Amino acid sequence: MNRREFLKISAALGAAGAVPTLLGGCASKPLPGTGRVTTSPTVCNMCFWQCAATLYQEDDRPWKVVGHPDDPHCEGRLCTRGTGGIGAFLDPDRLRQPLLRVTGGGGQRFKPVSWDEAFDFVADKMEAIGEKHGRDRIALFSHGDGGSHFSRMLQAFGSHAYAHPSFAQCRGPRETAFGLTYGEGVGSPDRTDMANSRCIVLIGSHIGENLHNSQVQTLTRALDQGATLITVDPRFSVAASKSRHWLPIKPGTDIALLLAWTNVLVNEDLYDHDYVAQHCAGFEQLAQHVQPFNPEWAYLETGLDPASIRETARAMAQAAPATLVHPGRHTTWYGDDTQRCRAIAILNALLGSWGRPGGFYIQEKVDLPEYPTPKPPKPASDWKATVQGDYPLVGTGISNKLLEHSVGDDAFFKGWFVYATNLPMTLPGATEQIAAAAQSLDLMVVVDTMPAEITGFADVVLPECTYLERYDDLRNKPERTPTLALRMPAFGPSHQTKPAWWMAKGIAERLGLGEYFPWQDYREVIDWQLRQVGSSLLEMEQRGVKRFPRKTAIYFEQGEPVRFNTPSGKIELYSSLLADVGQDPLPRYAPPDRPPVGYYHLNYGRSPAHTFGRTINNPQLFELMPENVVWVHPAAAAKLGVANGEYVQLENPVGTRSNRVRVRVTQRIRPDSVFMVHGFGHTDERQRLARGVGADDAALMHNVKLDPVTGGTGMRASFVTLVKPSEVS
Ligand code: MGD
Ligand code: SF4
Repeated sequence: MNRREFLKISAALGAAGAVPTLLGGCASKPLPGTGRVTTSPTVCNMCFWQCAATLYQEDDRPWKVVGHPDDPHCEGRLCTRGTGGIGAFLDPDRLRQPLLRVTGGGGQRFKPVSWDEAFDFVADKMEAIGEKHGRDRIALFSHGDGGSHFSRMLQAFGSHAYAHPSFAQCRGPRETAFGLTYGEGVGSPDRTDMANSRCIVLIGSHIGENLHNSQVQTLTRALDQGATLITVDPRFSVAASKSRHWLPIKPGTDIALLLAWTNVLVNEDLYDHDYVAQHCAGFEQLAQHVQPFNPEWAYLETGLDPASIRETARAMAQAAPATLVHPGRHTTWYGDDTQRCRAIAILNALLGSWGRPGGFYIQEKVDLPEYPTPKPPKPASDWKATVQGDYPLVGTGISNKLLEHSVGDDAFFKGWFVYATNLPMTLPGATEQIAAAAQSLDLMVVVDTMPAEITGFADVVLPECTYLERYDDLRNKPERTPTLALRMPAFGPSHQTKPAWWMAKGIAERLGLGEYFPWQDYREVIDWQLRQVGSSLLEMEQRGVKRFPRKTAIYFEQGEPVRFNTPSGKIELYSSLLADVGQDPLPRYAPPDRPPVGYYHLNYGRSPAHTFGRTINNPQLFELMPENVVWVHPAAAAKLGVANGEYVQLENPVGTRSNRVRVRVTQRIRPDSVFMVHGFGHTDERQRLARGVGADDAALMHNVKLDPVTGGTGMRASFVTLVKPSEVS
């Protein structure tokens, strides 16, 4: 028998009753708002933009959740997914009690246990790992606010290794590239000053479908004010449809275009001389480097008309410095990602847009002290050197590297905590490796609100209450206006669910580490922090959001000397740090892999109705978008003999096939590519709406390209063909 068989959380352990449906059936109820209405502040957790909101209850039942008018993340309006927050709370498929893997009767199963039993099991296993292998051998994968509590608990224990998929599967190359160039990253929310932009360039960034609330609002405002929008995308995205210029680039050739644009700015003398002279280092090397890469050269790589490349470069220069070459967000594409993001950072520097209106503003957050707790012990070893020493410029964890070092009896990691991240659908093409890690790990704890693919590998599943039922850390993000926002419970935790801080404290106490959690209730921590900045929990429970005055200017002053946090103190067009580690100090282009005959580039993206895989089973959002479809160009459809609306399966060159997915034949995609929305294709049977609908792109990724600078997983280099169900064995 396997050490850890994949277990489905059977119906007996979840909700009884009907398959979830859209909330409502309200026909016979009185009109909303006519009962006894109460409100409480929250911070939306349906994605990671963290909009502040107000939850309305009527006669103690959830009614609606709306954006907070004072909040810069949402400017008073939630997006589609945000309004579906109540669906996450009411989802009848939610996890309900702690579950423990037990063996007996010829197999393994999950047994519902008390919190005490679950904590005892976890603490005993952690102690055993500590004794046998060392206390530094437990990794934390986390993607969400509660992860910080498990990080505190594990650090107190002696394990400091952690990774968020939002780095190596998302923003890592961008943050690293901007860090190398400007000495700091773009941050979240992105510091883009779009409301003041006169020209915006989106490179594979499909804002509008990819819905980050205030970003969409500021883009719309810029367009209303007449800004020029240039969209570079192999697909005619929603943003492309609003653009003055759509450049339908050959997939994977963006660096060629960026070099050509740089070539035009330099050779036509269109760059910001004063800004470059005052703030930048390495202009001469850059100017020389881009000489061969004129628009005619780029045409051969990108398929884009040289005249359009020149015209768009001139449009950027004309609007500068109020030109934003948008840095994108999900940037792990073809493995050349840090270099592509560097090319974007460099272009912005030539246009003088960093620190200037319409470009990138300077972020500031509230100076909020940490609640005083003892300093954790130093870990026994340098896990970063062991696990990801090949990536010396990366300061954070690389999730795929932590996974790699969890497989096999000699693996460094012996235990995992997985908080709010569904690794099989998140780490591309990694399900087999995750299954292998499950065979070698001594402990896997999964903390989630839903039964997900990752819970099937766990020893212990700890059910967290949803964001509408808990306090979390105050939201304090670097942004335009320093602002605090409070998430507080509107309801008590449903079933036997609990918040993350309570779980981490409980496990720490079992381990004799209670001094690291010196509070009874997390309210004490929040109140203490608020009092240090002249507020209180009581005040925030009433107002939800509080803005604070800025202490620094939001843009550079004209002629003001600026010291950037780079080795030269300047914006590094030529990166000395990349040169030091043997990487290209200036962006270099290499043509991407091309699909084998009969295959297509597998392109994927987002929908305004869903966030990754986490919202598919949400009854409200499922109703809006119950499955994904695969976009196919008419010429490709004719070649493949598939028709609009028909179900097919996708198959990659190594024979992996997807679940069935419906075809959408459209001119809006290049003939060499197909496109689908990520997040569908769940297999866990306890997600009764999401299971078996749509296709999962992550499982089809056979050609993951590691970025040599960040270790991020380039996910756009895989190929698929369409297989008719009749051809499916
Ligand atoms: P989600 O899929 O949103 O994020 O991938 P993940 O980090 O896995 O949700 C993960 C889990 O969080 C779900 O099981 C959900 O039930 C749980 N969850 C939701 N709310 C809570 C909560 O309040 N508490 C707890 N404990 N759990 C909760 C995202 C990652 O995926 C990212 S950031 C990107 S940008 C990448 N995108 C991407 C892609 O586009 N295509 C492919 N193929 N892979 C991708 N991987 C990356
Ligand atoms: Fe919620 Fe939408 Fe804001 Fe994300 S962008 S936090 S889903 S309202």
